[in-house]
Amino acid sequence: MKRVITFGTFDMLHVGHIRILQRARALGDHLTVGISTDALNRSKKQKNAIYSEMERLEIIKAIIGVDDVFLEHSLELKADYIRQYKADILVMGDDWAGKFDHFNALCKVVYLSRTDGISTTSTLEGIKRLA
Ligand code: C2G
Repeated sequence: MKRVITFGTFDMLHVGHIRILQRARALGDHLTVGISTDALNRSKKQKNAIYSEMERLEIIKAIIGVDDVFLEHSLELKADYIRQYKADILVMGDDWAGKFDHFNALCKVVYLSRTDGISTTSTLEGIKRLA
């Protein structure tokens, strides 16, 4: 059985998120998703999510093809998470291209292209324009 792992904030779920999760799952037989905690978002990514970490976790867990979810507390713990969840493949969006190549010693690292023209930020801006 080939196990895939990926990470992200996944705030305000949109089609870009769904597509990368489906493509990640198609690379193996089991998909684990690490959801960035609210504290990690604030401290390392300089972003505040609209939905809380527990809401984001629940939403991602409900998606067909997602087999397991957990909270990603630290960007520095990736190697531990890869080992803990016995991942054979790490999938990241290509906005992170090259940044995780050193994990090739632990598992295969695959960068998938992002979906053009949609993001949590653009969705929020659209909502503001409508409001
Ligand atoms: N994504 C995508 N297309 C978009 C937007 C996002 O394919 N238009 C992908 C991203 O590349 C990522 C996933 O959806 O793989 C989640 O996106 P974010 O929530 O923005 O996650 P990010 O902040 O990049 O978190 O450890 C690193 C991270 O936690 C990555």
